[in-house]
Amino acid sequence: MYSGVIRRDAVQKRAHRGLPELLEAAAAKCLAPGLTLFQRYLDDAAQQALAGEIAEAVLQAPWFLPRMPRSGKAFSVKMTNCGCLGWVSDRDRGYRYQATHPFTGNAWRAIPLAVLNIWRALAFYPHPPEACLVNFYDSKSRMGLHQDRDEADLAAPVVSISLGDSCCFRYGGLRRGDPAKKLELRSGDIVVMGGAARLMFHGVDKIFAGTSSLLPGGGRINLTLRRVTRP
Ligand SMILES: O=C(O)CCC(=O)C(=O)O
Ligand SMILES: [Mn+2]
Repeated sequence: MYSGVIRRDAVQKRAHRGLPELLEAAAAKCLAPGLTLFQRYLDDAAQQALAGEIAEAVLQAPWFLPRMPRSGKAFSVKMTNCGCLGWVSDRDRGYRYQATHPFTGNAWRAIPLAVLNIWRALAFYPHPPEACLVNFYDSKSRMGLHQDRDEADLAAPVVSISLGDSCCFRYGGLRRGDPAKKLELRSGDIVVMGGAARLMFHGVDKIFAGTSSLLPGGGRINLTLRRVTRP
């Protein structure tokens, strides 16, 4: 029976078992069908290690500012990627995945092992993720309501990891106009959007500046793990 209280070590030990055992062991909160929150899945040390890995990834593949298709308007969120594919967007070619950085032309850095282990523990999907989109939000950045639908394989969930300052995450239904709820995401939290929630509208309304000292200079990093192609 789901108790509402989760233990991360227990989740990892039981990752090879089924969903009922996982939910029993974990501080997983089912927010809606297919939408699960693992609060503080990453402890302080794991958050620091991951923030260090992202700093390394940015040395290889620097932050870029994606632009909206057609209008060319810049996002307020800076991005980079890890993995064999990365999500990019610009005015002329729009949203897409590609194997190389849009400005340097270099391959993205590999997805860190610790991140692949999170996918193995929480995704309940037998194939590895191909893209890890890394978003950086400063205190003024936002991400409008959208669906993640540029992936050919919608059977795989999107696994979303939060680091640094807290944010107000908004999630609704399968139509843009469906009623939406707000959720505060904090450093170390992980959200899994799969099944009935895989195409759920979601976005980030606000960053709560100064709520974390994890990232030098503040801000929030979000990593989303995605399976892009059909296996
Ligand atoms: O930052 C977040 O929590 C969500 C990010 C997101 O939805 C995306 O990158 O598609
Ligand atoms: Mn998204």
